[in-house]
Amino acid sequence: MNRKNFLKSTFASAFALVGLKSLGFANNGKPNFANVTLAETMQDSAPFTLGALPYAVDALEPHIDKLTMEIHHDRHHKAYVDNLNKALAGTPMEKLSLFELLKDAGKYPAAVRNNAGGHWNHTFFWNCMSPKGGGNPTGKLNDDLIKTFGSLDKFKDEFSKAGVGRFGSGWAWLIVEDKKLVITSSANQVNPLMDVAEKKGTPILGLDVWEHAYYLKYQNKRADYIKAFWNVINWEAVSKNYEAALK
Ligand code: MN3
Repeated sequence: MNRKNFLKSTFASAFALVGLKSLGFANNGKPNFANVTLAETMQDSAPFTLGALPYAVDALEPHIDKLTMEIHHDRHHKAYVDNLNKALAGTPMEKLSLFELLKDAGKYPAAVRNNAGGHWNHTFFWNCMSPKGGGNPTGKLNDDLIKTFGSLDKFKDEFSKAGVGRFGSGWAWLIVEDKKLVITSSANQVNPLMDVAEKKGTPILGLDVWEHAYYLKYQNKRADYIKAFWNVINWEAVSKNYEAALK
């Protein structure tokens, strides 16, 4: 299977399992991201829409504060969606799916790359957190994290280091590469699905380490924000992403 088909099949299964409660549609008849699977968002094409968060803006308090969530979702994520639509309007790229825009990101203008990444990364990130999150993973994910990194604490240390060590703005990721768990990070809105990523693979966990994700509550203390993130991490979603990525 070539890389393109591998990613396609991985995604078709990987995200079919995440998040679907009931299918909802925004006013314009397009799917509302809060209520559709990430697989469906990958197949979506312009004009893109900003869906609601999968929980209330204050649901992750006190770990991620309400004002940060409001600004992050309603302004930052919205800006990625709006700017992506602007960059695509009237071009042949309008017909491409979000998945196609990401996997060949290096072929497209920076505005497309940055905003397609921003849109997908945030949609993915919201689903990596839950008001019922925290605790420990279970099952195969738990076993394989321990096998790969030595212990759950060692995994958390390494993931945190990837986030803290990412200079400037970017993301920390746990990905599946050749059926193995790998920690990586990326700059700006690049993600491991993109041809331009330093490390490619299927993301199963992503953490936004841009200052806008934590500055109001944690100021310059990115490490404290990452420590707090473990209290809201949605292990159930990560597990489902993992199981699907291995198929
Ligand atoms: Mn962000």
